[in-house]
Amino acid sequence: MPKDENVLRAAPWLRADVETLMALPFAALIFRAQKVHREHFNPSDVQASRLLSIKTGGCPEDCGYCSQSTKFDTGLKASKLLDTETVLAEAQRAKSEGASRFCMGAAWRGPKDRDMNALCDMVGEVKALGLETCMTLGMLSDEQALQLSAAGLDYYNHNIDTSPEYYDKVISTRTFEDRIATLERVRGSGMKVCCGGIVGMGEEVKDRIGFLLALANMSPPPESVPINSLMPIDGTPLGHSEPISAIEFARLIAVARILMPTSYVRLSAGRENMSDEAQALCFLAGANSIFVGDELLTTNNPGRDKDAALFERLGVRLV
Ligand code: SAM
Ligand code: DTB
Ligand code: SF4
Repeated sequence: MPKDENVLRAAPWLRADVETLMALPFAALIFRAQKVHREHFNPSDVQASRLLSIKTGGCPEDCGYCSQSTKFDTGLKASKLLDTETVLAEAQRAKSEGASRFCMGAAWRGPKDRDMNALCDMVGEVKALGLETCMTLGMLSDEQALQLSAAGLDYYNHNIDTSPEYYDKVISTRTFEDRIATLERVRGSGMKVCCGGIVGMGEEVKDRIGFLLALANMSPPPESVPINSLMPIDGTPLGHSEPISAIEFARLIAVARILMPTSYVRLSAGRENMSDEAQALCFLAGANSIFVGDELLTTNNPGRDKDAALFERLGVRLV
């Protein structure tokens, strides 16, 4: 009997289960991920989200990968919160270019109470265009989570970023537990949870396993799981990390797909530095969501023409 037959088929997952999956022969792992993926999704459909930085730079946190922290000299110019009109115009453009979800990101430790009205207005207006809405604003209080939920926010993105064990090698200004507390507030408010992290930050395979295990054993797991490949930023502590190989990255996507069968697994930051073939492997492994458009928050993403050519070749339909 192949050794993967012994792996449990549902949460709570054990570390040994994830280790076994991660060590499977590549073909066995992809086959298994494909089987799970096809039970829950059309394997040719990929969900398209568009990001907008609604408040850029000047962030007091020290996330070692980030261009927007004031703790590192990255040359990024800080700006104030955009007005609702500007956000709405960008959302309209995103919709006309095929996005079904609009994600608004702010470089904050968390929103100030005085920002909440403007943020809730943005949610209402973007939703009225017929787009799903997502925000990522840092840590939330109970009240802020309830306010965003009442405004109609569909998803809140807040990443655990890496394993609990590797976390403090990357960030010192907020703990892993702080992140879990915000995620619990988001869940409690009735919004859907978008939670994932970054690979290629110098972590070991055991950390990637711990990262996926922490996500998969959330109860329920996040509806949306962004897996970012580090976009290296000059001036940050992680600006010169060793990139993860395409095969290792696809492995991670496949294991995420098996552990979280009904979640959207997003091939998130990093597509700009991936070949067409590497991205195709990720879709084969069960990734079924991406960011579209030529910019993420402060870094580049493949633009419309490049993506259209790739998806035509793969027969992928953006939904
Ligand atoms: N400031 C908020 C926060 O950190 O909670 C929201 C925005 S923050 C930019 C959202 C996520 O983007 C981070 O948690 C991280 O996972 C991802 N991210 C940031 N910089 C990145 C980079 N250089 N490469 C890959 N992912 C990155
Ligand atoms: C997530 O996990 N990835 C997105 C979104 N959530 C907010 C952000 C990616 C940012 C990449 C680096 C940048 O453009 O600054
Ligand atoms: Fe600030 Fe978010 Fe960047 Fe961390 S990831 S420095 S919290 S903008």
